[in-house]
Amino acid sequence: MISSSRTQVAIIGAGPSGLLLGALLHKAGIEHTIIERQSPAYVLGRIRAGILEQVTVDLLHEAGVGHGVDSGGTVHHSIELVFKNTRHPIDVTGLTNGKVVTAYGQTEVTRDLMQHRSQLGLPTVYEAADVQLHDFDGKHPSVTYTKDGVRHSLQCDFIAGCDGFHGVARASVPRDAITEYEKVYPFAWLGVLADVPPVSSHAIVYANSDRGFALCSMRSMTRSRYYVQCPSNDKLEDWSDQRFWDEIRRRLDPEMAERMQTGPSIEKSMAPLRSFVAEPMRFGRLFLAGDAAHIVPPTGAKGLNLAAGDVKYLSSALIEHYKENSDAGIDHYSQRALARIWRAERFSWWLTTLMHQFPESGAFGQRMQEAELDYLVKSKALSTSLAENYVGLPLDFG
Ligand code: FAS
Ligand code: PHB
Repeated sequence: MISSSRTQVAIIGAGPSGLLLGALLHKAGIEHTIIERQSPAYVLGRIRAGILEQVTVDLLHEAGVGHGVDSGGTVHHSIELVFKNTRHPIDVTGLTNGKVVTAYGQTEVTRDLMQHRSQLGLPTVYEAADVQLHDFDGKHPSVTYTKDGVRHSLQCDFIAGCDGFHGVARASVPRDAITEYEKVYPFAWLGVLADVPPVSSHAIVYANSDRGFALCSMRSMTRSRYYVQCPSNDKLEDWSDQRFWDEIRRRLDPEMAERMQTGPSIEKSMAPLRSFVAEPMRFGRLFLAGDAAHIVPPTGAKGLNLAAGDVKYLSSALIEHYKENSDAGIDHYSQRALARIWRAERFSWWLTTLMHQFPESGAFGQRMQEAELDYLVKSKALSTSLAENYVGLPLDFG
């Protein structure tokens, strides 16, 4: 027994990409349904990104959920680079004619979008099992899934694969129709969330040391988010809170290390680092967006912001299809999104390579990183390049 229904756009995944796409399509009067394999609590429990580009903040406002970031976000005008035990500010706003980034966690973004969706009563299927995509290379695609023991078939015009790196959408594309580019880094990030005031509430701190990379971020004035580079094969149980606090302070400049407030971790997770891009991002009536199509090492704070850019391009293309009876945007989506994605991949790879310890590079490699950082903080040209990529290149960068 299969229960059949129909919509215009089937969205796979209720992470930031799927939820933001749903909000923008709803605003344009386009029917859609989101199908998510986890529960709302599970989706909210994943601690991830923390820095939003202005493009992303603007999109949240366009989607009708800008109130959260306006009241809970912290605007940053600079970042700080630590190397050779010294901290150097980079005046991001001054170098980009006034642009800023906003510290506001992905968890909060996701919660704002979920609450907005729930208030509107928009169709969202959580804990959907065995999701499968059908006939997206033809004119009548559909998605099947099992919910509470009942098999469902959702007929649609288009499918948006917003189901992340391990999702079913990209995996449903025939192997000879897709090209994947990947680089796996020889280390991971160990992240800790703690209810202690951030050591730096006005700027994200990126530290290069001969012990490895460290990052100091925040979620609010009372909640900090910190990371240290660790070997890929480390286990969470290898890292007590005390070991984490001792290690991150060894990687910062002495003044900041002294000033850092420590406390019990309320979340601790390990994330492998990879660069990944799948080309193209459109297969007939299936479109990939967000982590389903690309992954960046989180060093450049681009993952969530790239997903937002994809969603802006895709929502505009679908709105143009339905409201203006034009497929120009749909036909151009993949090329347009990939141009922005590869620029962010380059920036994330460059900053990761500059800031992390690569065992095979040895003492000479550490000196090369320190020399490039020393040049960067003194060069208006190179620090401008860092700043304009960090705030995010415009959607119409060309
Ligand atoms: P997501 O992975 O967030 O969401 C995909 C959704 O699809 C999930 O809810 C999943 O349950 C669902 N799904 C998967 N398979 C499905 C199926 N078969 N059927 C139905 N639903 C399915 N970015 C930063 O900018 N800064 C960071 O510090 C940072 N840290 C990260 C740490 C980790 C461990 C990870 C994995 C990513 C991190 N990122 C970071 C990147 C992250 O923020 C992503 O860019 C962001 O989550 C992208 O959002 P989505 O594209 O919606 O993918
Ligand atoms: C975070 O706050 O989680 C964060 C901030 C900046 C990054 C990566 C992660 O580059």
